[in-house]
Amino acid sequence: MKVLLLQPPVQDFYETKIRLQPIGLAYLKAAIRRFLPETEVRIRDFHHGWKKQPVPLPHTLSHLHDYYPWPDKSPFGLFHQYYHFGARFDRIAEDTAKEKPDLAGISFNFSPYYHEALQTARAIKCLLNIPVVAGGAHVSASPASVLNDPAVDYVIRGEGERPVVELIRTLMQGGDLCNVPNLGFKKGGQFVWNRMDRNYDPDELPWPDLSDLPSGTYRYRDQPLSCIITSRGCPYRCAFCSVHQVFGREYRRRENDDILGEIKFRYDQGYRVFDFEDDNLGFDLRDFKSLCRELVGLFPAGDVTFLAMNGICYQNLDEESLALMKKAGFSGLNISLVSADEQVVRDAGRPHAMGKYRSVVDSAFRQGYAVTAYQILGLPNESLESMINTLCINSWLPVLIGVSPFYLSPGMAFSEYFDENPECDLAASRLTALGKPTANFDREDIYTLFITARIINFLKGFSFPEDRITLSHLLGRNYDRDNRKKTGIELLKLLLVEKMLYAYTSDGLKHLKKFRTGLFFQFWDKLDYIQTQAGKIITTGADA
Ligand code: B12
Repeated sequence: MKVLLLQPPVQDFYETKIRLQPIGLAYLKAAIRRFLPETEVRIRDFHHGWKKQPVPLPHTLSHLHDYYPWPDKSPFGLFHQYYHFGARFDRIAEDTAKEKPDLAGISFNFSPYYHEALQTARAIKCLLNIPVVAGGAHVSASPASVLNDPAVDYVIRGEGERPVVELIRTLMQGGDLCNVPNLGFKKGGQFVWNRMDRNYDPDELPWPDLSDLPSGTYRYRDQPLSCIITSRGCPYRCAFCSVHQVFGREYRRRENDDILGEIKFRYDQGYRVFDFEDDNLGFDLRDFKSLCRELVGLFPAGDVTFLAMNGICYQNLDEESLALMKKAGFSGLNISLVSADEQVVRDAGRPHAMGKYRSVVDSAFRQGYAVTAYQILGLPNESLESMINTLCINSWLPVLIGVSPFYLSPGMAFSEYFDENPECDLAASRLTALGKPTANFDREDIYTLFITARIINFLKGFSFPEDRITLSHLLGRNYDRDNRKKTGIELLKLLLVEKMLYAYTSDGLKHLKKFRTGLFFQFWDKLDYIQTQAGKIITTGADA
């Protein structure tokens, strides 16, 4: 039997190029090869490495036209053109037909892009009469919506390794599909949902098989990057996260020896950047610290970079773990504050303490980390005032601000806030959709604060010899040799003086009508000063 596993294309205003290695499919391939060695498996990535194509904005997102009206080249600019990132559907079908598989497995990892994954399935079904199995985060959260499509024969909910092995075994040996754990399938026009069962234990799982994904394909700052996953499952109950639909809440961590073995093996294969993609890296702090201790000095100095781009919960960190991570080769730190409002975060089910957050930022800054701190804009239980307050707090700290407009994915506990559609609006479950309006705020507010964070980050990126300067001083300097800075300063001056925000286009300046200047000044008047990532102060208050 030959199995083809596919990563489908996505359509959006932007894509995140790094972190696209389809590690989930590589885990599936490794498991199939270990437990069913007679099966041939191939992975095809139809997302990464293809030229992007402009496509029209779908009808379901047409309201976004007014927010992204111009091709804005300003440093504060958001989005404009909608794209297809990946191979065209007819090309996917042709390439798949050439592989002559007996089964196609498609990753449905993102609810907002479920349509692209479905189109992939449909295109394959047009050319080939083979069964299609779907899995991934979207399938796990909304399995019936995927199985409902005639192009999909099977869905696998949750972690896929054991179920996919059992499915293939059953298809090869003619057993009873009802015995395949986590499987959903169709029988006599009805959906059958099998019981959910445990996956292989973390140490039983073979390392991801990257043999179809050459080490040069996925890169970070031009170095080959590989994802590493040390654990599965997250015990937290954050109402804005749906990852427990795939991995559950039981924290299962691999042994350090196994993790180190994988990292050394990847190093020998040529990888130099290791991105830990765990959902709760460091939850088991003792084991995480010993892992870092083992990593110190394992490779020649400066040869390897460690990242944790999915972020680390600041609650897990302390002075010692930060120092060990630094020694091991981490230089950036992504942490998430979510909101500075204790009540908002507590209601969202996330562990939180402002004192701890401040001490982790302080310690990371002193140890020389480049810190990015994330905030969610538009949590359904949050007020505008509280969002402004969080934005101020991170403006005052030596961190870059990462903002993520809230999107509602199926399976999130926050669904209960929205009664009009229990399954939620799938196409809009993406950052670029600019949140879901509530009684407390609307989309213009989220848009305005999103751009405001970009303005603050623009200022945080300035370097100057003084420890402290006024904004007017900074704006008065000559930036003729740096176009980006020059443009940003021109636009910021216009905003502060004319109280209008403009897009910077090849046709000149265009007024951005959706930007709420009143809201911006509500924030700006409270701001008083900004601390750059390097710890310098820019005063913005009345005398600045
Ligand atoms: C890395 C990552 C990314 C990468 C892309 C990864 C990729 N390969 O394409 C980047 C950073 C680009 C990304 C972007 C987004 N992401 Co993301 N991402 C992740 C993250 C952190 C890890 C994914 C991963 O590698 N997991 C580890 C592997 C082992 O798991 P897996 O891929 O899920 O695969 C397992 C199962 O799902 C299943 N399975 C998967 N595929 C298949 C296929 C078959 C046939 C079968 C049988 C089984 C199966 O078996 C696998 C092994 O057990 C997950 C969270 C998570 N822990 O999964 C979020 C996650 C997938 N992302 C999510 C979202 C929403 C997004 C965004 C759409 C958000 C946004 N900004 O709008 C963006 C899109 C941005 C853009 N326009 O580029 C959500 C998806 C929820 C949902 N229902 O939509 C998740 C679950 C995060 C969350 N906490 O809710 N993401």
